[in-house]
Amino acid sequence: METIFTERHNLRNSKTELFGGQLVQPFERPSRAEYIIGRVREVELGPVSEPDDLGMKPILAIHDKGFIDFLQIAWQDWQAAGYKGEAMPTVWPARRMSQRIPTDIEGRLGYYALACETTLSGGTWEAAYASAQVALTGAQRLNEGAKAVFSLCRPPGHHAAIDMYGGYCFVNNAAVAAQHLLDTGAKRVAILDVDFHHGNGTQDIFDTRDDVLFISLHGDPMDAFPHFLGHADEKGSGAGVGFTVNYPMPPKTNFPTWRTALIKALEQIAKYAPDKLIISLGVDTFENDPISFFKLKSEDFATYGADIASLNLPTLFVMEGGYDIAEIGVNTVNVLQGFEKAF
Ligand code: SP5
Ligand code: ZN
Repeated sequence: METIFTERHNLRNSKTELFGGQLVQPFERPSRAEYIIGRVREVELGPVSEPDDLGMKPILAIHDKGFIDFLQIAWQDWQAAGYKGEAMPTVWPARRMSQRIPTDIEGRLGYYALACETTLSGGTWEAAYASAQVALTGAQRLNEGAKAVFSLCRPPGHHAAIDMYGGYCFVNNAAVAAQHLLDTGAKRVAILDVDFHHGNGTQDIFDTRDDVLFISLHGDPMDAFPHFLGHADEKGSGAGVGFTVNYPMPPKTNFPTWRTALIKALEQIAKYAPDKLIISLGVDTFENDPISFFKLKSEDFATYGADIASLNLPTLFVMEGGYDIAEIGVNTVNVLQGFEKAF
């Protein structure tokens, strides 16, 4: 399996995350990608290629122009305001307040942020742009006939909505790739999100649509980030009713229980008969993940990789979360190797 990767992910190297009332070193840090690419090379998964540059158009096919303009200028505006730390919002357009976009940078941060653990720092936009190109290049490879591709995206994307960033995500890489596939011939695309966290951004983007089936397995939002989306009764709206499926699961969920949900999801995908499949691949379901509460073991990742292969669909793996950094390479590549051995 080919891996698409760029060192430009290092441009996202924020120093602070708001966690437990303290500013800590971010869980989402550059070494994550280095461990993953290290494991890809160690097991000789396949060639590692640089992304092509498909430009801004496919990003703007998903995201609001004002939001993308904001991501490009926010760090500069924050510095110009004279602040010492990294950029984070302190105020939101909460219930019953105006949704008008403020002029001041603090107001704009609150308008465009869905969470404040994720700071904006120098290089964040450049890394997020490169990460989207990694996903897009993977999509192109499927169009060229590849059976499966690994887009080693960093920063991740599935929490980024049409006009909101947060949860370590800025541009929704999987959504951008899905739209690109639709714009280049696919009639239907399925996105299966196996990251521990609900893919609220992806769900929001495709909520009203029937040309993308979105299925997510995740920690119950009553107990886990992003807390305000991902309940079992969210099924899409308008033309999209039935094309969003959520499997929230409680603390301490083990692999047999998780796999039962996965098998149901795979049956639903098979019935939908998409032209292409995208996996939002987060390995924060791992038992030792520092911010999550599922109990998957390293060998389980290979097992479910093989389960996914049984769909026999052209498949793009897009990297999302996973924060047990010492094991992130093994767990991620286990999915890819499990898939490849079974395909
Ligand atoms: C892409 C991705 O995996 N993003 C996850 C963002 C989660 N950020 C908020 C983390 C809050 C963690 N609270 C953990 C409580 C542990 N007891
Ligand atoms: Zn996650």
